Amino acid sequence: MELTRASLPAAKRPRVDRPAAGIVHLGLGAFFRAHQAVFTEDAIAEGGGDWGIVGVAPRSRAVVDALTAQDLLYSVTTLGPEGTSTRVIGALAGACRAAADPGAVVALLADPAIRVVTLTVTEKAYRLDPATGRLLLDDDLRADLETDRPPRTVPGLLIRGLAARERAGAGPIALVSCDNLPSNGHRLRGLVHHLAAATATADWVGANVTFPGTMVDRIVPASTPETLALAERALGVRDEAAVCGEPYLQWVIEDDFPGGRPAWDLAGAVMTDDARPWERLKLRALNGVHSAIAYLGALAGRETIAEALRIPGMLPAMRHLVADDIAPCLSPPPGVDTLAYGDEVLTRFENPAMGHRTIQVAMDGSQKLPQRVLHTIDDCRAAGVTPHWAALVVAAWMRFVQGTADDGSALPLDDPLADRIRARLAAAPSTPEGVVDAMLGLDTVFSADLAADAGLRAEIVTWLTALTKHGVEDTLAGVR
Ligand code: CS2
Repeated sequence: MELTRASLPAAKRPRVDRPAAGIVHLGLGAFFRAHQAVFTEDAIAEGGGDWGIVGVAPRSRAVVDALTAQDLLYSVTTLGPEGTSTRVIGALAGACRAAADPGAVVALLADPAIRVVTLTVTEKAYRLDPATGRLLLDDDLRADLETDRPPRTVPGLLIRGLAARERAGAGPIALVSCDNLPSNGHRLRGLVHHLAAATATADWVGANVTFPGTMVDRIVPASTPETLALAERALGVRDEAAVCGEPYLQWVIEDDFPGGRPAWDLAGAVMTDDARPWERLKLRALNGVHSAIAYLGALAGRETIAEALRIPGMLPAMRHLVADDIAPCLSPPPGVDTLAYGDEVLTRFENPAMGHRTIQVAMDGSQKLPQRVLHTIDDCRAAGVTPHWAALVVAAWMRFVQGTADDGSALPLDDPLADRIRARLAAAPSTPEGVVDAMLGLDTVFSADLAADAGLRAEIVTWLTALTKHGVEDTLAGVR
């Protein structure tokens, strides 16, 4: 039997049921379902308010169909080291697909009931140059702005929605990026202001739209048949939209909501006036380390992050990365110690119940590397320190993108720059020096300054030579 309001056992009823809509969320992926939706459900339960979420999937049909068939209910299973627990979430007030009906999404953004828009659309959807953070105006986005075809890009959708909101007199609104970008609020503001500048909506946007920055955190692996089986065992009914996540959850939010907000603070979120120290800490000491383990682990044939951490030398190498390269150049938020944070992160990564695939974390490296690893390298260089361990991560990525694991098996390259990466590699000598130069020439990933640093280049070449000749296991074997 399928999960519906009628089939759900009474003991599993969600904390809120059919809330009226107040939020539109773009990006209906597993992360949103296990993070913002959970916080929002608890905030409504604790503090009330019409803050139900209309979830908009940019493209995916499957999740919208599943949620629609299930009365907008789905479950989250928490995978603790000591067992699992499953709860049903009822915070959704709607679900739709932008690709199928962009006009409906524009109308939602112009609805006075909607006062907050949250986004988890992944790094690449912002169309920002990862190295500089500047907007990349491609043909798709230009067509969204200059023609009246239904918008296909996220920025295009937002600009159309805001123009419609101004026309409708629907009042102020907060656009909240929940993606792992540095200064995500500032970046989204820059993007929207830049695009609105060419339109009649610019003044209205300036006066009525805020862009609170956030730091979001919960490890949420992609759902698998096992996730669905766990949910079915707990609920007694089938949930095709089930997700799972680790016990840890954190949300730090800049409190700048002109149309009001849910009582997220009552649900455990930290409200602040500057989320950037939190973001920076998390991007470098969590996501940067995650990416490092993902590339090294995938090359060594490890399926999951937890398995990769058991490669001899991996844990000490990751501790060095945090202690030697990340911590010295980072000002953590008040009361937080970067080394203790890094240790807690490694313990979270060790959770064997997660089954988080190295290949999943490895995807989109060209979009992730700058804020996760290269900004650490920039800060080390500015402080006159050689970023030995961060250079290992860059080398591991450069070996990973060549597409062959240490045992000779093929590795997938799932990255918006895949074609450019492959073309550059094909045109370069296949020596470590040749590969490093070809990759450092990717100017949307590596700044000209960083690429011209001879000491850093030498460090990356040394690591890449070791990884290529000896493989990950032998390279890490001696690390203490
Ligand atoms: C991961 C993140 O896939 C990835 O790139 O590093 O999704 C990570 O699990 C989350 O940011 C944790 O909050």
